[in-house]
Amino acid sequence: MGPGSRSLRFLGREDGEMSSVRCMWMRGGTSKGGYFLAEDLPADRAARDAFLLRAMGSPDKRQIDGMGGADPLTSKVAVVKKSVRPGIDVDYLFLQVFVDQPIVTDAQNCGNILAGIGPFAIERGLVATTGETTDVRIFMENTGQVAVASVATPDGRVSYAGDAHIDGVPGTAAPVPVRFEDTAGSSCGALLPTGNARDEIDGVAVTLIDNGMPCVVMRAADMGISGNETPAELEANENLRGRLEAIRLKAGPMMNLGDVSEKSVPKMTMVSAPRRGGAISTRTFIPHRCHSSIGVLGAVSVATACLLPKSPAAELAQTGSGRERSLSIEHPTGEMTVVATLDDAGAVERAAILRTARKLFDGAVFA
Ligand code: NQM
Repeated sequence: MGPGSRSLRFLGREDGEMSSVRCMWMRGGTSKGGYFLAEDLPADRAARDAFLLRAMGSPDKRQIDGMGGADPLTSKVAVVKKSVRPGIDVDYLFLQVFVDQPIVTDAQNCGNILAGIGPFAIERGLVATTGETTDVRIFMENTGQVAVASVATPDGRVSYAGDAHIDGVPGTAAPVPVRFEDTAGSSCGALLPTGNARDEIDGVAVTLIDNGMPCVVMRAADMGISGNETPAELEANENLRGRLEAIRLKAGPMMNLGDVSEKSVPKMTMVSAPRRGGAISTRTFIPHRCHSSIGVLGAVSVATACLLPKSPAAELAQTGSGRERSLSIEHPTGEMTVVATLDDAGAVERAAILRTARKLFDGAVFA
């Protein structure tokens, strides 16, 4: 069956045959993964997850028998369907396939994979183009919130080529600006689930925050690092990793996330003063590997923490002034700019970021 076929069957493993499902592999922002139409995947959740684990080659730290890239950032899945919600084009469910554990979780969202949803939805005929650019309104099922992505569609087709550069990705591509509204409390029920901008866990001052992604924000210096280390250096620091995980396991219930021992949230961001003229410098564990850059909604949450006067991040941050703030979040491979719009009370009411995406492969994945 060719890549354009709509009738690839899901076959259970028990019949001894290999099963295959239509799939597009895409880079979304600084992440990469398999994009599926919901109707092409098994409806039964256990069967779906078993298929995705096989397709990615998990659990195995090299993912040698699958498509995953041996990194949480390249072991991701998007499940997309046409939306029946008023004013919404498509529904997007994000699934994180763990690399070295047999876990597929929908307990987090992903703003990088989100960048590929508009192009994918247009390519699959779920959304009609509207001119030079096409706005795609996306309901993010993981958190029940909406994002709007603008996709370059000259000549009525998705264009991936362009002049936009994002740090962490070589070269340039067509810009995919993404706008978020009302992301506060996406998974934790409130922007500040403890009601405080500052708490203390294991003697470390933290901000437990969720403006699209549950994050624990703390000072790098309080964790015994400068905040300028490479991800490899930080991953080799056993003592740091142990302390981060101890804080994370305590933060989970405080953030209304329950037992997070088998969840990929909250993310753990250590901040220090900006070094390259940005708003803040970051090193983020997601939560067990150190991110080579920073997640999109993670950056929105960290930027929001920088704007809370009592947060340990605020003491180090350069946040400028005015209603619209451009906060450059420095990370190990560059920066990500979060444009935050504040309301009368100084709270972030909207955020926008620039991403790019690229179609890499269209066909069928076998498991
Ligand atoms: O925070 C990695 C990524 C992400 C998540 C992670 C993301 C986001 O870079 O919106 O994009 O934190 O697991 O893809």
